[in-house]
Amino acid sequence: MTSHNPVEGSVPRSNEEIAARVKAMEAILVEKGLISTDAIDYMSSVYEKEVGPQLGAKIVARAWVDPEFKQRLLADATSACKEMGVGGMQGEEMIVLENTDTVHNIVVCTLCSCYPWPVLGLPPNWYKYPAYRARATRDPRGVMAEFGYVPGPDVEIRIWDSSAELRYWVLPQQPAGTENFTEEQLAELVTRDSLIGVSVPPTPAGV
Ligand SMILES: [Co+2]
Repeated sequence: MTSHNPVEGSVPRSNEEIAARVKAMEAILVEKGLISTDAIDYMSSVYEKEVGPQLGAKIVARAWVDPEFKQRLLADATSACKEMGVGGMQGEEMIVLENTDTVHNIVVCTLCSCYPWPVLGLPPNWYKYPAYRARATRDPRGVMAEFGYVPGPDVEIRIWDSSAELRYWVLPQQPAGTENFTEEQLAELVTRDSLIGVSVPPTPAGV
């Protein structure tokens, strides 16, 4: 159920309008026997409670402590995620982009809101707004500054446009001073925004 819809005038403007459209679509799908209300309730609950950026964070932490896993993740993200039991709808083809001292990656879907659901859950509202979709490509440094991140002037910013066929996400750099952290502690540092690339994981206090 991707929503490639370039017709601006038909984009819902309010949460109420979106909710009404979802309800109407749900009613049609159930009426046509394409999906049961149980299946819809199940999907909503899975994405609310179980699938979210904590899964992406776990994968990043594993990559930070296990260089061989990291190589597999960068070579074939979809199958490396499967090793950790993560995968599925809207994540059939994923590419992970590695941030380094000299390159910072940021992900957008300029057309709509394609996003790697199995590792990040459902996209935040701002990711879907035309303002982000336009500005991420035109003024990525301005966008990042609003998220509290200012890369050095020499850092090359690379912008990646996700699509229904190919969804990108970011492997952030491990914060300095966390070399002795456990994998679990490291996972707690990884934020959703750092996996999209609009910011980086915070350096924990006292390290
Ligand atoms: Co899209």
